Amino acid sequence: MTFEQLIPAPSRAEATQGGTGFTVDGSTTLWAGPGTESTERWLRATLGAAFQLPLAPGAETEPGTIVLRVDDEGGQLAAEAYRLTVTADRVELRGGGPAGVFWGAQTLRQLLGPEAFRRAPIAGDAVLSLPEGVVEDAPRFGWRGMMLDVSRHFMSKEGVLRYLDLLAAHKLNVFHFHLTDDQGWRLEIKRYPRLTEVGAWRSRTKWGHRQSDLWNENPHGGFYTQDDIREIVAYAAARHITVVPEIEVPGHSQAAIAAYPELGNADVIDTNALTVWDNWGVTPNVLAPTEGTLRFYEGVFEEVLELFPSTFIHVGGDECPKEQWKDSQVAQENIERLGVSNEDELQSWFIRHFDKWLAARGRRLIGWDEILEGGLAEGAAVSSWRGYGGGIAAAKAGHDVVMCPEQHVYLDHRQHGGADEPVPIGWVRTLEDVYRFEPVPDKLTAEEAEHVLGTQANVWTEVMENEGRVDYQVFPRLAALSEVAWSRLPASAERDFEGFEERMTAHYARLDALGVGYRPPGGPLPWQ
Ligand code: TNX
Repeated sequence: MTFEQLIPAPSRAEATQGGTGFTVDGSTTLWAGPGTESTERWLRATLGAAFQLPLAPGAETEPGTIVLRVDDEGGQLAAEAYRLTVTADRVELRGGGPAGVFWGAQTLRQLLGPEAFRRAPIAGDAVLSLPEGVVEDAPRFGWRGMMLDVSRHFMSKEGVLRYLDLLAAHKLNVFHFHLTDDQGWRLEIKRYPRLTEVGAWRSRTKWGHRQSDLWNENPHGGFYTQDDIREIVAYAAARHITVVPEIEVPGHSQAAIAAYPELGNADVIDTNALTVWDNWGVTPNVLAPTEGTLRFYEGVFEEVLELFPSTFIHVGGDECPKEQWKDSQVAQENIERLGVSNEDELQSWFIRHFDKWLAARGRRLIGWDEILEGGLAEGAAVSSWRGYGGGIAAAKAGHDVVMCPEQHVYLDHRQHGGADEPVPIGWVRTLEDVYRFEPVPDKLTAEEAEHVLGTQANVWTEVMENEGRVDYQVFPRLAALSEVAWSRLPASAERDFEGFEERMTAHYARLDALGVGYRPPGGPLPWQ
């Protein structure tokens, strides 16, 4: 592999003219300095598995050694930055912090060739070679993520761990875990067992674009126990990925109301008759905006905070129809009591409460851009999904923003306009649309742009009933997103998309070795 085939593209890579390469074989040793434990473990597990290399402990200065080191060079190397120097004698991977070493190891793996992405042992004695030269690299953004919706379709714990590996291979460091929605509650909450006993299961969905056996699975469901979550969070942390949990309030909550009918607007509808929703779209059945609901969710969030060390906690906040609040005497009395003037402000009251509640516990609230309506809570950060508008408004008001507009990074949208594309969603978001996405709108001043923490792809799974479908929708577009998030690309129109496509040839070989069912560049797979 050459330095030109890296994805995401590094800031700088220079090959040594006439270099013969560093040979990696059974005699290669490894020296791992303080702070590099996560990378050492990962390297041994990953390369050890494919190549059965012993990587015996070596001395720092001995030839034939791969050296891992944390050294910020007196503040010159940022925590996630790294420098990889390969000579015929030695490999030195230096990171500004432990994460930098880890991202550098992802580069090292790509340079070893596609076999380094296999899990099964490669037959015969491995003799591998790294090209000589230097890679100097640092991410553009600190928030480089993917959101996965496990409510509309559940993904097994093993599937989630596999996705964490895929994120790491693309130098992505945020896994936004959409754990609750109308169609399923996926997180065990000890004090409210019905959330998963009832809320994690639904009858077959009524609306679908294809009738595979899985689609008709009846009931559909599943959830993560708290032990599962601890495993997921630890697995992510070992890969320098933060898991940002999302618990939706006050809309997208029908599964919770089905489990605990007192959470709904019981003076408007018969909440006892509600079931976990078996349709897509936006349901009118939303949480009652009351003190009782706040107390209930404080209980939920208490357990969430114990499980997820992430500073940011996502509270949803999107698409909350207010019709039931308009009809509900309880909601109207609350509006009066609080002295707020309309239902939007009532939603803000709800979000503001959790903003303060989380801040008091050293955490920060993040929500979808609808939380701007009715006034943004003081410390809130915003996931801007309905285009750039919400993100721009929030950044101008001094709030942090994650840019994830549906026009560019909604991976549930189809990747091609062809009739045989296996997804019904009308909008087409091609690989090029993702590649040309610019997370910092030019309407922001340099100072306001500092509030753009980064970007993420959003993977809503209404139309993805299994992991194969998720793979197909996510790849190769996540590779383009990784470059948008990591690399310092030129302005949108000047981006070398053809060059990216060329580099993708090498990347497809890696994805093949990983067993990722991506959409092939020539067109859809022969779906049944
Ligand atoms: C809107 S994006 C939603 C989701 C859907 C998605 C489908 C957002 C915050 N809400 O509930 O799954 O559209 O593309």
